[in-house]
Parts: sequence; structure tokens; C-alpha cells
Amino acid sequence: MNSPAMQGLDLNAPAHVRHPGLIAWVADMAALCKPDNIHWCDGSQEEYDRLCQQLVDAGTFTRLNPAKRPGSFLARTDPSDVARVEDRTFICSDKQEDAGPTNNWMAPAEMRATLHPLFDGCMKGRTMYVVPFSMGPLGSHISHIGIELTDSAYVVVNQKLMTRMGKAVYDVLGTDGDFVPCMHTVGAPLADGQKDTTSWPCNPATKYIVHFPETREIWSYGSGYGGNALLGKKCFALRIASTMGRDQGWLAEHMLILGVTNPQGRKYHVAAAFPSACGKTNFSMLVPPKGFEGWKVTTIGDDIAWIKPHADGKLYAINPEAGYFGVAPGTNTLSNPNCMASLNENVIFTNVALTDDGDVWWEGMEQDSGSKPAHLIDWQGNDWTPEIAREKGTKAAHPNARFTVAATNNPALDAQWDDANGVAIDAFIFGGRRSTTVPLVTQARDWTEGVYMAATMGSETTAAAFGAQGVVRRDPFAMLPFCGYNMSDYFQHWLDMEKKLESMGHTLPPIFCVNWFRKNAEGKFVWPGFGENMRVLKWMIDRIEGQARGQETLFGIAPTYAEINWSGLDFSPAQFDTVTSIDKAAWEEELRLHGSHFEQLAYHLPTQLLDTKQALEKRLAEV
Ligand code: SAT
Ligand code: MN
Repeated sequence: MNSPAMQGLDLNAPAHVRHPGLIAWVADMAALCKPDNIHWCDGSQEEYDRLCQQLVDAGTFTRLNPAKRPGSFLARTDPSDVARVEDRTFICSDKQEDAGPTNNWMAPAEMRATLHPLFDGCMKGRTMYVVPFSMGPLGSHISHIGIELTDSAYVVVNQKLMTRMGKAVYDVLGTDGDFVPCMHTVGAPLADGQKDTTSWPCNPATKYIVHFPETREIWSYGSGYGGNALLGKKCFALRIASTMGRDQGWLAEHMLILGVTNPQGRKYHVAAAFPSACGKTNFSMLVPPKGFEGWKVTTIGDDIAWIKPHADGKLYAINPEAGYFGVAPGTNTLSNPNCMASLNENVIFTNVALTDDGDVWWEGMEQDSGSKPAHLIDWQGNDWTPEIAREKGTKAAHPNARFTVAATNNPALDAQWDDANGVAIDAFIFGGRRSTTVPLVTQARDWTEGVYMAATMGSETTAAAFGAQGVVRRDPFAMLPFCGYNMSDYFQHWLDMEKKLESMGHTLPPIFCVNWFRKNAEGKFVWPGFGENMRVLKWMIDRIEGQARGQETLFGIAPTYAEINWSGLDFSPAQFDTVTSIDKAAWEEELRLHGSHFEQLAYHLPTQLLDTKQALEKRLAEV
């Protein structure tokens, strides 16, 4: 073997790493990537502080004013490296049909031949960090382990906040435990003696975010940002884990998990899927509004859920992550007071604006302070004033600016968030962003109809995200960019859960479909959202408890006006009608669109979904 020792690089594996397979893999990868050094991360606070200081010295981090944001930093990325790159993301299954029509695919051998020369020498002049992390509580039967090799100190410190990262992982791994190997490089090797000329090294020209589902490997080249680089998140916990779930009979989902406790102390757990940047973090940290005294909402997770059937026939969920990588713009004490409180200290901010007194700012914060600051340094390091913003339209913070923060900062953190057994799921919620057509809330009449609702959910694209405004992008289960295999096989996997759980003697959790985003004729949102979503959540619990009869509609069982607790909110029956009405013509068009969506997913599309569509068409014809 071409060991790094042979090239004069000492592998230096610490004594607590007792896994020969892991050590051999690190040796192979070091031989390939040719870093100057290898650092085996221990996950200690001392290591975190040292790397943060190193990032400050390199100009990647700005230390924020300790009087305002103790222990916090601002990172500014290269302007070309600000979000996940879906068009550079690949699922390299052996067969193309196993990746399906919603994923980019390349044959594994061809992809390996593409990546090999890119990774050869890619870490020259840099340190290779060995980052051991557990997705999920350490040692939980629902958890899985990953080892990320990266040449980015930014990734290491983010992984420390986002995962259970450090030495203890090696105890779980032992001498032969399974782990998902995660290779990451910013793709910017340095020649002998060359120093970085930028504080955010990356490869503006070449990026690859690659998954090999059969061998459960992740290879990421060229980006240092978010889900492209923090490989435990979308790459492992969703794309690779979804294929593990398919093979092993469980679910890896793009879902928040929350606990909701009623005034009598009865607690329910809900898992909810919404596309990225649709307010998942806000919903997971919801503060019950006026009229809901005695109710409590607690956060288990804000983005990803791993859900496994248990011997008692219930579905148990954990949050594989240990922190939040949330969108900053729009976050304020109205949209999410718990989140704002989470951000008081020990936060890494990426691409937000810097205030003159060394604090952070982003669009939406003016709602708390009453006005915009007179001067800022924007996310690209340029002067920003309200006048400049008006003239040039520049945003102070990048629309996808993020905060990284440990879950333990969240004042609403659920007491069971780190429970190795997970929490039993009582309901699923699926929601998109639709200004028309889809009502505020309905409950699927059965499991198959719920899967249908999830399979056809969509969001209207916002200009910032994906091209044209107002076009509905179907995002089944909010998994479009995250399902590691054929989407129709994934639908089948969900449908199969029904028999599986029923054979264990369990009734399945009800499935609800929500849409907070209906607009009126003037183009204004009608539903107030945020904390007021509690009213919808309570109706769901009433349904679970058999307290609300609801009414049949085309698209499932909906609340009557009288079934919602309106105490503390002025919301008229007419307004309620605007957000709940079902328009026949709009639904005829909607079902046509479901049809073309299904045509694209025709390979292996479960016939039950086509049957459900037909049943809906029949109902609609009778309206
Ligand atoms: O960058 S992440 O993938 O972590 C967040 C997102 O884009 O959904
Ligand atoms: Mn997400």
C-alpha cells in the first residue's frame, strides 16, 4: 500500500483509535490527497477554541464583540460559494434507474475516474482533519457513525456544533464498527510555500457532491459551504441514510420533530416535512400564542428525522443532528423568539452583515429594533447603508446566510432530544408553500392518501431560490434534492410501512397536509403563521384524541371554523374561508399537474398513487 509514512507523512493515529479498517482508510486517503499534516480531532472545547482562533488569524472568521455575542464568529464565504449546489450533486448507484429521474447520475466507475485525479494532491499545503461524528445519540440503536476527512477548519468547528463529534465516537466504533466514510476537500491545493490569497479557499470552477449508495461513501469536492461540506447533514443523514432506510426498513426524512404538551400534561410528538427555507426551524421552536396558556412546544429537531419501527409497533424518531444550521434572514423575535434566544452566544454566523459595534445583522432584524442600522459591512465585506441598499438593491446579509448553533442553546429544547430510544411519533405533517389551491390543513383519510399528499406536495419557487417566480416545483416529501434513490421506490417504501406496522399490531400515525402560505386577491398572506400555527397543531391533537369530527373535503378531512380555538386571535369566518376553500377549477388544474408529475416518475410508480388520483378525480367531478 502506498502509505503516507512512505512519503514522509506521519499518520499519528492516537491510541484510542483501535479500528484497523479506519486507520487503513485514513492512510489511503492521506496518500491520495497528500496533505502536509493530519490532525485527529478529539472534539474538545480546547480544540474548538484553537481552530476558531486559527480561522480568525486566517481572516475566515471575525470574532464578534464579546460584550454583544460572546464566543461568536462571523464567516464570510467566497461569493461563488453560498449554497448547496444541486446541479453538481450526484447519486452514483450501479444502475441509473436506481438513482431515478430526480437525481443526477453517473456510472460509479466513471465518477471514480473523474474524482481520482481531482482528489490526487487536493490537500497539498493543508491539514487533513479526521472528524469522528455520531449522527444521533452516541450508542443509540437508531444512530450511525461517520468519519469525515476534510481540509477545512471551518467544517471541523461547524461539525462540533452540528453533530456529536469527538473521541467518544471511537468507543462506539470499537475495532470493527461500521462507519460512513465522508471525503471532503475545498479543492484548492497550495504549491510549495504558497499561501492562501483568499480567506475562503474553494474551487469556483469545479464542484462535485457525490454519493455512492451501494458502498455508502460520500465524496465532496470544491465547496466549503453548508450541506456541500458538512457531510453529516444532507449527504449522510438524508441521501445515504435514505438508502440505508430502504434496505433496512426505516425512514430518513427531511423533517423537524417537535413535542407538544397540553395543559393536562399529555405530550405528543409530531414530525413535519417542509422544503428548505419554508420555516421548519420556526415551527420546531413555536411559542404558543395568546389563548394557549398551559401549552408547551419543545424542539427535538429542526431539519432531519431518522425514524425506525420498534417492536411495540410504533415509529420512534431521533434527530440525527446536534445543532441547527438555520437561515438567518427573516429570523426575529416575531417569527422565532426561541431561535433569537439561541443565538445569544457561541454561534458561528456565515454571510450575515457586521454592525459597527461588532455584532451581526440581517434583513428582518429591523422588525425587532424598529429601524435598519445606518451603516453595516455587508456579507461581501463592503459598506452598506439603507441608501446603498435602495439604490443598488444589495442585501446586507446573503438571503441564504446561516447560523450554526448547538441545540443546547435552544431554550425550548425537548428534555428527550438526546434520548437514545427516540420519541414515538403521533402524527406526520407535510407542507409546501402555495399561494393558492392547497388548503390550510387537511387530514388524509388513510395512509395511502397521506402518502399521495406527500408525494404531490410542491412549493412555489421564490426568485432567490430557483429561477422563475410563482412556478410550482413539486418537492415530494420535501425530499427532492435529498432522496438517495429512485423517488418512486421511495414512495413504495412509505406505502409498505403500512402493512409492516399493522402486522406489528399498531395503528399508523395520522398524516396531515398543511399550507401556511395562501394569499388573498390582493396578494397578501391571510394566515398569520408563526406562533399562530399552534391553532392548527391543536386541531390535529384534537383529531388524535377524537375530540374534533372535522368535515370531509376533496383533499381529506378539514376543520370547521368552530373546531379551531380562536381565543386571542381576530380571524373571521371569511378569512378562514379564504385559506381553506377548495376551488374546483384550481383543483382540476392541480390534478392535471399531479398527472404530469407522475408521468416523470412513471418508472416503478406505485399503482396505489394512480388509484388515489383517480379517486380524487371522481370526487372532484361530483363536487
Ligand atoms: O446547506 S444545507 O444543505 O445544510 C441547508 C439547505 O440548503 O437546506
Ligand atoms: Mn433542510
